[in-house]
Amino acid sequence: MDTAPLSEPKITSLIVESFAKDFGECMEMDVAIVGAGPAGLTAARILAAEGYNVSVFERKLAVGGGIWGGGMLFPRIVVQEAGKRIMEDVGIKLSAHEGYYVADSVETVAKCAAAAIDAGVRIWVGVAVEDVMIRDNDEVCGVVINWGAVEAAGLHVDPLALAAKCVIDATGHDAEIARGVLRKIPGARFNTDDGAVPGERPMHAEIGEAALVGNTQEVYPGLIVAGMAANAVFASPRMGPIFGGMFLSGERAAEVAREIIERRS
Ligand code: 48H
Repeated sequence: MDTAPLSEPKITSLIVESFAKDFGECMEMDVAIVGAGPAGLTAARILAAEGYNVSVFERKLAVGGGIWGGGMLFPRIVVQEAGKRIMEDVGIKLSAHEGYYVADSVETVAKCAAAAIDAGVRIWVGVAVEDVMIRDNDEVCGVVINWGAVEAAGLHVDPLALAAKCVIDATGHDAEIARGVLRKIPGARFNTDDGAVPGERPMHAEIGEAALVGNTQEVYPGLIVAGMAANAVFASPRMGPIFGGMFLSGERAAEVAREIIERRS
């Protein structure tokens, strides 16, 4: 057993050096994913398992996004047959009820996050993406980050920037990254009918779920929308605490990211 006295400076240097090493490997990523909800964590896990350099940036200290709260704080989520496969891939237990499957929301977050980390994803919590980088050919080519605490305190602190071959906006209802691109680039036209980010429509679970995979697209060169952000960009309905579409959207976002990386290589 180690009998050396505990050294506070040693603990500090271990933390700083370990952080610097891992963060240093994120200067030029394949994929930067904004938001650690079900869509972002699923896309991240699939891409990292294929060997891509993937980071997820989550503004809050906790990963999981809207999964935790289940339906109105009852800690359960529901999926149908299609989403079940992706949950089973990460070992989430499901109880069957005539075509519907119920899962514990805490188990869902824990297993989605653990599987992503085991696949090699770096998850940076407490880090907000406040902007993207755009270069030649008007392509999104990275993220601009700051501490979530700096953002919350409203401090005037300049951000840092990291390069990525593509960026996935998995920020949920607000579609923050897509909205930001639209606001900052006057001529930006998204692949939507009117080129705007209209926001989601009122609840219609069946239509909202069905629309998610089709809405998961590259909406601006190098920028993919996934999960609830995809329905917000394409004005599709919300769906309440049924989550299969979110996992499937994450899976689709991984496919689109792969295509963008190949195009840019
Ligand atoms: C860093 C950010 C930023 C930023 C936001 O809301 P989420 O869970 O997103 P999805 O799309 O994976 O899942 C949606 C689902 O949870 C949901 O809300 C459903 C099914 N609603 C249906 C209904 O009818 O209401 O996760 C998004 C995450 C959150 O953790 C945010 O904190 C984070 O993204 N985030 N992180 N930088 N700029 N913006």
